[in-house]
Amino acid sequence: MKRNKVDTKQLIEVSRGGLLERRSFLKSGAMFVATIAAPSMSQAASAKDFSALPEHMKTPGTPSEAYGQPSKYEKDVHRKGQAFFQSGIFTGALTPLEKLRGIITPSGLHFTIHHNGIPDIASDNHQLMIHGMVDKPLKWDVSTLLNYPMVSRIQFLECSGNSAANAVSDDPVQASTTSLHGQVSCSEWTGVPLKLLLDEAGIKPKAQWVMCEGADGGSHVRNVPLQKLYDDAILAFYQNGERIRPDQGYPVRLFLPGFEGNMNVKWIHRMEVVDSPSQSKDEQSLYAEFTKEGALHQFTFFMDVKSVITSPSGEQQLPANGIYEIAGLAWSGRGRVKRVEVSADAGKTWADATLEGPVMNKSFVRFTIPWRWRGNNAILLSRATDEFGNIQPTRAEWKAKNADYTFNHYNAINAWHVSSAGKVSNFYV
Ligand SMILES: Nc1nc2c(c(=O)[nH]1)N[C@H]1C(S)=C(S)[C@@H](COP(=O)(O)O)O[C@H]1N2
Ligand SMILES: [Mo]
Repeated sequence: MKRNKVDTKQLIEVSRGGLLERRSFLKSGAMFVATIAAPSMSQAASAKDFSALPEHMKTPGTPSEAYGQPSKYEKDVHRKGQAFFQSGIFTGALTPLEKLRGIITPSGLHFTIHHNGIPDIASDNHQLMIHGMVDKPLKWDVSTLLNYPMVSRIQFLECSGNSAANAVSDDPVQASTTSLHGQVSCSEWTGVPLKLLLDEAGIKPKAQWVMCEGADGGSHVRNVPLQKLYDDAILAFYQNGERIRPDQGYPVRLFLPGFEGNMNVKWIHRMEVVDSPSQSKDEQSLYAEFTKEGALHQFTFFMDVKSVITSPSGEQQLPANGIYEIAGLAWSGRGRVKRVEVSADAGKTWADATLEGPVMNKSFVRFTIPWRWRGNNAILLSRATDEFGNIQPTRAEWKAKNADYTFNHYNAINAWHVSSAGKVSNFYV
């Protein structure tokens, strides 16, 4: 198999390390090195290739199933079971980010964290109560809430412990993107704005917080500022068009756009309106972070601006020198991603990646940039900036602010090392 020649004159290098400008690249009609894991170069086609009909064109195919499944040839696209530093009764599954494209995570591949397993709850048996500092305590059946007005938004959800291995391990753990960064996913979430229910119950003037409790064995509890519930929180009943899955909190979960995963209480059944947070066990033990000076930060809600290159990425193998499309995901819990820069020389020089629109609020954004790999050692970085000018810190900057053992809210610039043999591995710059 021979590869077409690339007209290098038309490829404008925007930076050292082989990053290319997309516009000139597309015009040149140059060929990419195909799939990273399994090289298969394009070939010249001839009419003859189509003369022998394959078996599947000679016999009738099968009918559709009641609920469709991915192709049986895609069996290696699945979640992985265990995150680093996950222990005890916690269970979970990691999204295979590097095996997906676009920005939507298929529901069956959404990451999960359960502090006490998945409860078996029928929609018809589930109720939600709002009580405490309200004029009128109320209880709704799910079937009633399903008739309320709903909104839909495409937004990410990230566990505050995502990427923890890079935060605490002195040597970069050698693993895939799934294992290192797979506790973030993005779905279309549809549900009832909390504001409607709070107004119906009537909030007392001195109320500030709402204690939200799940109906799972661990009675997961987080206190949420009342203001967030008024701003953009929803009770989510649907995910990617269908009812949310048991993994995600069926029949109903709290969805707080941009806030750390654990506050998005699944299987929610009780909301107590209060004037100060109840200091639940999880709030104090798990979801507070120590600074370098030993100060404890509680109620660190926002998942800050972050990005990761998913292709090429950890444990992948580049088949040959040539032109690749670097692709990745960026997100910010504070708003829209404004810019993603990519470096192929460990941060000496940077070039702007293309953001695939529409760029949505507190959502995944897909970024891409063409890159010519010359077969040398290379270090690939991505650095995202959000609409408020927040920019991803370096690992050193992040570590300088946090205690050595703090692992939550790690959003530092991620680095992939590409060896001269084309092997991609986790790296610190
Ligand atoms: N009731 C309940 N809600 C919960 C949890 C839980 O264990 N029980 N886990 C939390 C954590 S730590 C995270 S990161 C998110 C994960 O949501 P997902 O499993 O839908 O991805 O749910 C949060 N909500
Ligand atoms: Mo989490």
